[in-house]
Amino acid sequence: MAGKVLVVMGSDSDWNIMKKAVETLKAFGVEADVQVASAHRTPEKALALSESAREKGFSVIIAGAGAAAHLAGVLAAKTTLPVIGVPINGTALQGLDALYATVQMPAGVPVAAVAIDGAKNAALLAIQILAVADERLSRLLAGEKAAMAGQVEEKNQKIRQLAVEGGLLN
Ligand code: RP5
Repeated sequence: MAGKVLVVMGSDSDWNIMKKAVETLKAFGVEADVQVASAHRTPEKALALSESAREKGFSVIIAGAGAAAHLAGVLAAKTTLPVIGVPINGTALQGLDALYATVQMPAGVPVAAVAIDGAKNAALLAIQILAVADERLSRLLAGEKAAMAGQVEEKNQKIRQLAVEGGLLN
């Protein structure tokens, strides 16, 4: 089994988005644990999770949070594992608040921020990190990319056909 991924979110209200990360990890056969811990409401728990993550066998941490989203950065403060932040769209600012808070880390404490609500990409990035030293995951990822390329080519054929039928293309 490849390395494990720790998925942390600031609140249960983040689950609807963050479950996509867990689903993607499961689809690739990557073991994950899920925790709710808030940088603001339960900072001690958040710090304890990141401080103990490596000794518990985790290789990557994914952190999803909305609003003034400090969770990923706080976790990154206490671990040398790679931390991937998912800014969640949960306020009147539609995730821009969380994006800025997640991506604008000061030098010395990196967080790899994905798109707003980009939980699937967070999982894929975590899998790509694990795949550096895991041939099985590397093969699976290559298969996914080939499947995606096939889907794009199908769309290309469909649009070209529609354009021909509409008299827009010879
Ligand atoms: C953040 O505040 C959480 O990550 C969540 O996105 C947001 C709102 O939390 P709840 O009020 O729904 O618990 O810390």
